[in-house]
Amino acid sequence: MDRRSGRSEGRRRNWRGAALAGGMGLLAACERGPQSALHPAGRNAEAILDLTLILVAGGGVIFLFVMALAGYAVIARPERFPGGRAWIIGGGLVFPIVTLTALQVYEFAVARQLSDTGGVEPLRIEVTGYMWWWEVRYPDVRVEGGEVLRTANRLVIPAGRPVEVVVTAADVIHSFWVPSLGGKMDMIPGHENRLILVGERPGTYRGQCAEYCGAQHALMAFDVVVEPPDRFEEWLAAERRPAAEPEGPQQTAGRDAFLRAGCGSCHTVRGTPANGAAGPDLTHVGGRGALAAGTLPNTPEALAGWIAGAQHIKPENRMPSFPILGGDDLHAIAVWLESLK
Ligand code: HEC
Ligand SMILES: [Cu+2]
Repeated sequence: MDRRSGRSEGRRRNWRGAALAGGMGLLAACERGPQSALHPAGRNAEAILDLTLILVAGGGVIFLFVMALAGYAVIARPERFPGGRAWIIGGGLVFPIVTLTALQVYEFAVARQLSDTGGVEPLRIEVTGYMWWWEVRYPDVRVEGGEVLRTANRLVIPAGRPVEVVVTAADVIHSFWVPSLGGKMDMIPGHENRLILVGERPGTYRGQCAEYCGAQHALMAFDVVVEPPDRFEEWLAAERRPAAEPEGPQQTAGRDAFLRAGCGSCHTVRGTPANGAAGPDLTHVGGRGALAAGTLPNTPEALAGWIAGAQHIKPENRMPSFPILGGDDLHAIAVWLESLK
């Protein structure tokens, strides 16, 4: 495709996007990109989009019809507006009963479809919301050593297979939402909710906490990575392994400084004495797409900045800043953690 047709193709897509967004005011902000209810990547998100479009279009048509009637009633002479009582019964009773019942039946059918796994055994994933990050557990997968596989801020799922996400919260109410893949589900302390996600198109989709949960609610995002089934199995095998041994003096120094600084009281790195549970598991943190729940890119520089100034970057989060660590220690810890793929 040459540059000109590329541009006009882009413009055509812009027009279509703008038309859709224009009709759906509120959703206009998430018109494109990895977090978009308007660009579903799985059948559940598609069913929700269809339902939304039908409700918006149906509501729009009825609104315009009623407004036109009201306008006509204002200007028309009474004798030119026959059948007064029929309008009340037809428009006020029969019409809403028929349309609302039909819509209700359709909505029930969609809701049923959203919780249906089509006879396939779903993959189970448990996600717990914390202020302000996500703990992710695969209850049916054991790591080398026997415990349940635990990670954070990222779900990796196989394409095509339904995933049953069991959500709860550790502190306040959060809400689990990946618009490209499925519906939205409240995460309530002491209570488990379930929702089914289906990812059909491999890719990385963004999720976001959708229930205000305190100062850093906006910095509480996560990724869902949809992988072809064989790549998913490879990921699982790698994830089950403990952290790689440090290579070279700098990585070794980084691991030692990490343990010395007390990071292990909150973080687990399998294969080292660090076994804390108050913060994200860091056994394979280097392989994640972002740091601190979508707050920073996952680079050694950003990681060093996070350790030195976590409270500056994400005020009031549950990790203290470590301004006492010298530049060499900081750098070594960051290089070691980034090596843990
Ligand atoms: C008091 C508990 C605590 C201590 C001590 C602590 N952390 Fe954290 N850490 C957390 C919490 C909680 C988060 C999640 C913060 C958020 O995103 O809201 C976190 C996040 C992180 C992340 C981002 C992880 C991810 O999945 O994106 C890294 C990396 C990290 N900490 C490294 C360290 C290092 C290195 C040390 C030691 C110098 C340390 N932490 C000490 C609690 C702690
Ligand atoms: Cu939240």
